Amino acid sequence: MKKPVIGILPLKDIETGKEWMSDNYTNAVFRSGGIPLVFPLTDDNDRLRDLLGAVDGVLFSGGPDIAPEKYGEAPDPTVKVSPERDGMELKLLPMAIDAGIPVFCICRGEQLLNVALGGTLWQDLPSMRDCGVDHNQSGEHYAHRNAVLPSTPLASLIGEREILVNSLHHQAIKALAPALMPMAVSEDGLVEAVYMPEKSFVWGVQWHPERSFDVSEDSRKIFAAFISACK
Ligand SMILES: [Mn+2]
Repeated sequence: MKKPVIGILPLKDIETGKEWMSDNYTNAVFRSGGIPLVFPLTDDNDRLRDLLGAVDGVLFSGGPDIAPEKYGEAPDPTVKVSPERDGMELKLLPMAIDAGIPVFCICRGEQLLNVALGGTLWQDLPSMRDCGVDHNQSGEHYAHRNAVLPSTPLASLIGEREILVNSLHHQAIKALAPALMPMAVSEDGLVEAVYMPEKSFVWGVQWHPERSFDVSEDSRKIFAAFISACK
């Protein structure tokens, strides 16, 4: 059987302007039985349709903050954005969902999913919300625990229990989009995983399973569920 092709949204260094990709994402897709295909940045509608037509699933990668104007707020001074990524991803994500293509959204991707469907974000967690845990711990460290909520696809996949997650985020979901349901919540009450109930696989996670792929069976199971949905 043909392996599913997974489009991956490119990373963009906001200092140098260079597009790039981390092999954490591509290796996680390879090792889960998919073929990774890194998309170029574009917001041209024809090109976006062509890119979607070439893949069986789309992985929205991590990255900088989403411009707060996209959810109707003036930006906090701490916010760093990539207008090119916002421009492409806020078009591509609804197109993929409408087309019924499985979508897996990591970190920035999870925030993008929430914004694209009408939700809002905490623009600067450390100054705006009293967090009991460190959500922006650098490196591969497990920063906090998330409770997997009952009767969710994540609970069906890995069990209704607490999971340790790495956590490297400056922003987070504030108002959850109406079309999304929470799947996991941090110790200090942030929604850190979401899904769209009426779709086969539209998932977002606030942590980085691609970074913990080697050391976390939970991460491997989540990637395997995504690739399986793309077949
Ligand atoms: Mn976190």
